[in-house]
Amino acid sequence: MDPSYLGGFGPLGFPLWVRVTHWFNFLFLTLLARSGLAILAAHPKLYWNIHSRPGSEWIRFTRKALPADRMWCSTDEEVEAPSWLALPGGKGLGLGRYWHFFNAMAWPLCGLVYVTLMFATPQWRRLVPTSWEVLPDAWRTLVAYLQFQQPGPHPPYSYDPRLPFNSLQQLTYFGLIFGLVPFEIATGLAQSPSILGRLPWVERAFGRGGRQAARSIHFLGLAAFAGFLVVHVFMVAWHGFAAEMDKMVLGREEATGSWLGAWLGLGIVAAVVAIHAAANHASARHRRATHRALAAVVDPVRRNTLHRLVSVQDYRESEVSPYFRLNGYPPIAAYPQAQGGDQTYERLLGGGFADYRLEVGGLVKCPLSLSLDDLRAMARQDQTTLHHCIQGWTSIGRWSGVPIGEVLDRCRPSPEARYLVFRSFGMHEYTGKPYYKCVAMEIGRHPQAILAYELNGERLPLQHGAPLRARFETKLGFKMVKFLRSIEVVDDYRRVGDGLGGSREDEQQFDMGAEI
Ligand SMILES: Nc1nc2c(c(=O)[nH]1)N[C@H]1C(S)=C(S)[C@@H](COP(=O)(O)O)O[C@H]1N2
Ligand SMILES: [Mo]
Repeated sequence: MDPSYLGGFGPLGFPLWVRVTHWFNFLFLTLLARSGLAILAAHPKLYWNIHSRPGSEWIRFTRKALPADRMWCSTDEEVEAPSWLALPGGKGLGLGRYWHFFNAMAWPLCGLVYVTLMFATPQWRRLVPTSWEVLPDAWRTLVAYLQFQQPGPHPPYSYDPRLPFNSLQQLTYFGLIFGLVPFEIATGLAQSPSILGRLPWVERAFGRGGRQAARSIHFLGLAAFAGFLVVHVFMVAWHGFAAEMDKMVLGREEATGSWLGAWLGLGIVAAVVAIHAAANHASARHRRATHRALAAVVDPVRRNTLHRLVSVQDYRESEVSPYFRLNGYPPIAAYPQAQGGDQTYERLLGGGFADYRLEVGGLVKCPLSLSLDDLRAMARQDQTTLHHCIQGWTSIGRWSGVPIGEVLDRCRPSPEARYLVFRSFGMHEYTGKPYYKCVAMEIGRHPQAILAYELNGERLPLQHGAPLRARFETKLGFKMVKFLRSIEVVDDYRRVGDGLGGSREDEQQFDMGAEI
């Protein structure tokens, strides 16, 4: 056939870069899927409502029942994923997120190389239908498959004999790359408190379910990818495993009857499985080292893109959640894991917090010791915002308190001050060590960074951190210390605790930045 009749390109075939990006795509996508499941296991329930109302999930992956007669926290809802399924297995939220974000960067990069080369060459035609003929051709292809035939890449199953796929394949790949992929990226980003804090309309763009709808759809996208993978592999086997692998590994389209491509392809799959196994092994055996290695790549990117975003949230009163979920028990004798044997808090609680003092010290010119009355006498700020727990749930609340900037103006940090250390009366539930969090000074100066003493117009309830808790509306919930005891101004957070920026960072591989 004369190649000029459709715009001058020869048979598209399977150039080396198509094959290389295909296999890297397979690697990154499977790593994304398995690390995504580790994240899901931390809150194995999906909602269509922004409040993540207990019991309102449309699907759940746990049978764990929660006590009706006493307080429970969302850490109690967490399940342990099997390590063959999730990266990592067990309680793997922290490292699961690191693996997820690492691959969420590597995968689009691979996609960018692919799409760039695609449009720099005539290869874009393999993906982008150039004729409406694609629709009837795809229909014919589907009918043929349903009749257990094997439609090849040629007319009447494609509108151009130079294309390497039939029309149904072309439409599927087109929809996957230009539909599902951008959708997964968008619904992933729409779960970031920094992005939604700065652009609350993004959250509303997902309708009444808002950020929980984004999370649900993100999961359905994973299910779509999984469904695609199953059908894709089935088709490869059905069309002739050796011949198809010859194309995708060696780029050979003529039927040679050789099994070389097939064996090499199986070798690539084995290598991918080995990488997964190594990632699981490293995460289980060398948690801190894996944390530090992945953080070295992921954290600078998050810091440079998301750290500077400032929250401008202002939800309506009518949007306030009927029930605000919980994480972190009050440090009273009923919850020994949070109390850790220290009765100071319970004594203050008994006295209605009349003797409570917030201690502010460290690298400051004027150390402070502030009673609740002192704090109430300072500037008051109200804000109705969306709380994002790292586990995946969200609730909306109206918080009132003192801007942290006001407190900083009073204590006057010295020039070398760079971080704020928030310490709690409560203990970290796994280690029994005091709960603490480090936050960059500029975050403390954000207009919506406050020390809250009220929630929804009432004195801060015990379970939400009475009498005082931090709010940073571009951060994940774990940064917002409840039962606040003191604030210390320091020059370097790496010298505090185990040096990673907080209790959950030190113990659970959570990230210092908490922007997404
Ligand atoms: N002292 C203390 N503060 C804490 C925690 C904790 O365990 N102890 N948990 C954090 C986490 S993970 C979240 S999501 C929020 C939950 O706040 P809430 O219980 O008011 O919803 O508090 C944060 N502050
Ligand atoms: Mo959380």
